Amino acid sequence: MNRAHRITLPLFVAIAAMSLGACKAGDKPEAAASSAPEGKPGVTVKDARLVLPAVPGNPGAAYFAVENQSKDVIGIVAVAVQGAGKTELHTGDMKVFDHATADPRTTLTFQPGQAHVMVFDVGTGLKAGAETELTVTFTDGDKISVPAKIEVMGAGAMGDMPAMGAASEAPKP
Ligand SMILES: [Cu+2]
Repeated sequence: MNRAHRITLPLFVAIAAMSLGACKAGDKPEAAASSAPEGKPGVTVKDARLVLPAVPGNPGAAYFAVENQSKDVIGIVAVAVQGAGKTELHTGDMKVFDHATADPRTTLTFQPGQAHVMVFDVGTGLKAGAETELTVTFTDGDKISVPAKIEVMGAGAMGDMPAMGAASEAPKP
């Protein structure tokens, strides 16, 4: 819910502005969506998280999923993490790539051991248990920003357990 709230915040402002002029109208989600300053019709970014490096100074990693419910192939060219420096798109074996695509009606997933975002210069303001913002930039220049949970490596890094805050260390297999 929190996530949706953040995304629709600019919409809310737009609706509020429209309602001022039109008094009674401004209750149409479709109209609001098309006038959103950010976002992309039919495309949702979800499950965003930043995994902090186990050793401070090392790069961290960010993961997320892009659900493409549109009729178009979408391309991702960059992913930024608020509070961190440069990022790179990496394959599962740490090779840099500059462009990922999602076919219509598919979900493109960045996850541990596979495609991921390598995050350099992780700022000290990024703390496990808090949230930052992840912004995905698409080939056409559109951007989607979503909240990203901040985790520490080892706690939920390999799964999507709904951990409460900083979980205690998982036993190693
Ligand atoms: Cu990497």
